[in-house]
Amino acid sequence: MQSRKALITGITGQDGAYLAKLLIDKGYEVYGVHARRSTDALWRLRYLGIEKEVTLLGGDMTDLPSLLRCMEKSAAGEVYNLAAQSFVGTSWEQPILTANVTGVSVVNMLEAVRTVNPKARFYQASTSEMFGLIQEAMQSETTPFYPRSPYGAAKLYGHWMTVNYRESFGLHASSGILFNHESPLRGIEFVTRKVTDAVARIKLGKQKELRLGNIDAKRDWGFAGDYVEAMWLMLQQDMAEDYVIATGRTTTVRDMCAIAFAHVGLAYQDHVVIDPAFYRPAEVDVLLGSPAKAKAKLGWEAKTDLNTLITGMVDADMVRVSQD
Ligand code: NAP
Ligand code: G4F
Repeated sequence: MQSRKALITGITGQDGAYLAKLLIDKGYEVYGVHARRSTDALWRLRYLGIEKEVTLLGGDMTDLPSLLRCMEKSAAGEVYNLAAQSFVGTSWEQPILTANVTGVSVVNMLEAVRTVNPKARFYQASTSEMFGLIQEAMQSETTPFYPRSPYGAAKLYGHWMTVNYRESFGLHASSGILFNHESPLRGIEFVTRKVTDAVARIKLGKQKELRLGNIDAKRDWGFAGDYVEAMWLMLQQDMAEDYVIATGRTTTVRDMCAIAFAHVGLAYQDHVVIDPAFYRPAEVDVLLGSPAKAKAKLGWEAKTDLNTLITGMVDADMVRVSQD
């Protein structure tokens, strides 16, 4: 049987690495758009033991010709568009770059699909940050959007262009509105990983305090490994649609910290220092997603609870930090 071919943008990121592993395990030939970097960007693929099992194609989200070539060379039937400037904090410092990479570049990828293989199925990595200043206590596919950062606004553009290409050109294009998802492969700048890395350093005597911003913010946190399955399921449906992917539970940054510190026998109150430098110009105070549609139509639900997720991340960082 001929193997199925998938192209992943953002393959070197957290989700790209887990998705590549999932697709390889399902027998896909996996191609990734790989932006040139002067430093090593392949550590996550190595961590999952799949560096040699993916084909990396040079390209950049802001460069349409390179994306056209990636579509041609891969002959992909499924395209997962995960690449982005994904850190909300940076989006206020680099709003134009964020608009270009996270927003306008979605249209580059949609155009590449439409030009080279309009039958290819397309997944767009949309986000709960589009809900921002929430308009309903529990956010679903019908909740109005109100982004609160240049990142959220850029993602909203990419989201609506995905819907627009589906409706205008009949592309099988789906948008996954994913709530925060984390793992040992999470970037160190995001709050869960910043906390679990610091917990390991403090426990091993390599750091004394952890400086954080608004620890009263609440997030609906799940495990990235669970969430990439939802991406794949969306592209297996006859009809392309948009789905919220979430756990349906929300927790403060404070309580997440308490879990992480308690796992190694410490109290977060003894080590966390509030530093206004980490406050954001506009905060998303609370996010809580309804996974009802995903459960009903995709048969998907989150398998990993927050305690298992955070303690697993602490364990992974204990190993990493002790080898530093
Ligand atoms: P991530 O770890 O920050 O990965 C981002 C990826 O995008 C990296 O592979 C990065 O490459 C690539 N990239 C950045 N700029 C690029 C460019 N100009 N050209 C080509 N590639 C570029 O993000 P993630 O957590 O895996 O998230 C994946 C996607 O889901 C993102 O679009 C994010 O905004 C979205 N999302 C994430 C969450 C979450 O909680 N994780 C929730 C909702 C939506 P380098 O490694 O070379 O920098
Ligand atoms: O971990 P965060 O930086 O994630 P944020 O802003 O929710 O964005 C992540 O999830 C989105 C989905 O909702 C994705 F679209 C996006 O790409 C990214 O993956 O911050 C979480 C919360 C915020 O309220 C922030 O203000 O934690 C608060 N926080 C408090 N102290 C901190 C810190 N965040 C960071 N990064 N660093 C701190 O010191």
